[in-house]
Amino acid sequence: MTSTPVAQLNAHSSLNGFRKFSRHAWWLHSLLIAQLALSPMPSYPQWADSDSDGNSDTWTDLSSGTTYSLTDLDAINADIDGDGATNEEELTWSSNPFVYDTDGDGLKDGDEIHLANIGQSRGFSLVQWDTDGNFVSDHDEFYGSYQVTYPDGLPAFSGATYSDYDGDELKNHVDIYPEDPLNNDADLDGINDTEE
Ligand SMILES: [Ca+2]
Ligand SMILES: [Ca+2]
Ligand SMILES: [Ca+2]
Ligand SMILES: [Ca+2]
Repeated sequence: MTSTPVAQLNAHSSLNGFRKFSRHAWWLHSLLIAQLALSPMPSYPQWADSDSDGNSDTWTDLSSGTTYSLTDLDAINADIDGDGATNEEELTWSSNPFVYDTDGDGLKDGDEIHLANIGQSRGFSLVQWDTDGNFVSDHDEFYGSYQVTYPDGLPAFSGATYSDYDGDELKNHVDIYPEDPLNNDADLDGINDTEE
């Protein structure tokens, strides 16, 4: 009877391990590419570091081309868009000082900063509707609702509030049928809540 040398066994085992790792790495790589393809990143205007001191300090409105310093913005109003985040906070969190909900995920900038990130350490991005990339919006994650997913990104219809997917005036997290616009009977009393 012949026996396989231990070194040969170890080498064989290492090779198998490497092949398994390679297959795993390839799979992960493919998954990442698929995810990037399925979640087109919206492009948001950015704060810029005009004097190259390492800190962002100016906001450029891409539609008009106007550039504002923080002082310019504060001269208009400390919270221009009324979203509960001061211009300075919008700078800190890279959100748009002229837009109520920069990433359109249903959490207004002030709530995303104060309630979610500072209050609950959620680490949401103010410029990504789905920070962790699981196709559930940051709004729905904040409220513990995982019923509606957006594998192709948020739907692009005018006036959408992504916390109310089916547009029946019930937010996803209180809508038992979040994808059924004809059923908004959250308390199951047989009467649509908008008629009660
Ligand atoms: Ca604001
Ligand atoms: Ca804002
Ligand atoms: Ca938001
Ligand atoms: Ca998510």
